[in-house]
Amino acid sequence: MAEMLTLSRHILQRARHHREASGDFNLLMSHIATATKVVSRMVAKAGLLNVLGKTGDTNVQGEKVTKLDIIANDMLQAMLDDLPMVSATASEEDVSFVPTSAGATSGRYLIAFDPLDGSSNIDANVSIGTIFSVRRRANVDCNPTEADFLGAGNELVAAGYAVYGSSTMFVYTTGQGVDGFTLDPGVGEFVLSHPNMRLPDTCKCLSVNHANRLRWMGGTRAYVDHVVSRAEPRYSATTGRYIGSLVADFHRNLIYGGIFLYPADSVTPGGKLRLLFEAQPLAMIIEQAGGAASDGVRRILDIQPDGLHARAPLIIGNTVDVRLYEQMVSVHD
Ligand code: AHM
Ligand code: MG
Repeated sequence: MAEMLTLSRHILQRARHHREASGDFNLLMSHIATATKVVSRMVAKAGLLNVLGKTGDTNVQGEKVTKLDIIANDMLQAMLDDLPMVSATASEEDVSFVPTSAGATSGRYLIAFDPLDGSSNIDANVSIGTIFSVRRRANVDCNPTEADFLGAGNELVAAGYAVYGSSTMFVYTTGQGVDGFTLDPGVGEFVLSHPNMRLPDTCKCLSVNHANRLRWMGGTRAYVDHVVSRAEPRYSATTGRYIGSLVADFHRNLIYGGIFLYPADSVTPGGKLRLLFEAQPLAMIIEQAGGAASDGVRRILDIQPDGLHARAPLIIGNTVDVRLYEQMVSVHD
């Protein structure tokens, strides 16, 4: 029987070759993974637990909050709250960061997360997920501040996501490539199923909300027209694929090859997606898988957020296509 490499064992093995090689870091990653398993169970049973639908509230992003958003948010925060190595968490659902009970002053790590990305799709049973990133605090033995979270993405120690699809997967990087794990529901463990994930060379999927076309700027129109007109032979098999759930769109493109765009447009000139909670972690993962991420001009990982909820245009996927997009922007916008 083939060896079963669980996520916990994998984290331990990777940690031996990593400068974060401490039991602290391993425990922290295990807690995040456990929280995603609990969220996965909640998502799978959502229709039976009367937790579908909206709460009636609007979050800091101005979006309708779903009940599962809150349940997932509370779960992640609770799982991280008693870890002494975690100083604070920041969530897409909360206005401010939250210091932990156990490690606020002494903890070395800060965790940012989007507890339930794609949550507007929940009621239709579409794949959704959790996105997270881990960074180190510059100073310890003091209270955490918002500024501690506002580093560029190139300072991240780890990033990952769980996608709650036909199976639940956990994908993560600590800067040594990307590995994917599938939840074995019988055993309750994430098991290595996609070692060393690499983005295929071909841009198979073009993922953009075409209903926004009239809002797009010239560069985005020029790029999308270039692809759909099959201007180059490498686009002969490219197909449009857009779920409207970033983590699911990203995961599919990582498997098949492709580009995802949520560009600047006339309604959201600063972009819609969030740097800290969505763009930075996914940018770290795509670069580790051989791809690229840009806001149309700058590398996502070089952008310094100016607030917890800062947004950015996000163009992410095959490097050759991200570069072509940037070129179109430089000519047309
Ligand atoms: P959220 O569900 O965490 O609020 O994230 C926003 C979502 C992304 O998952 C997705 O890529 C995007 O919004 C879809 O936006 P639109 O419906 O405008 O295409
Ligand atoms: Mg999101």
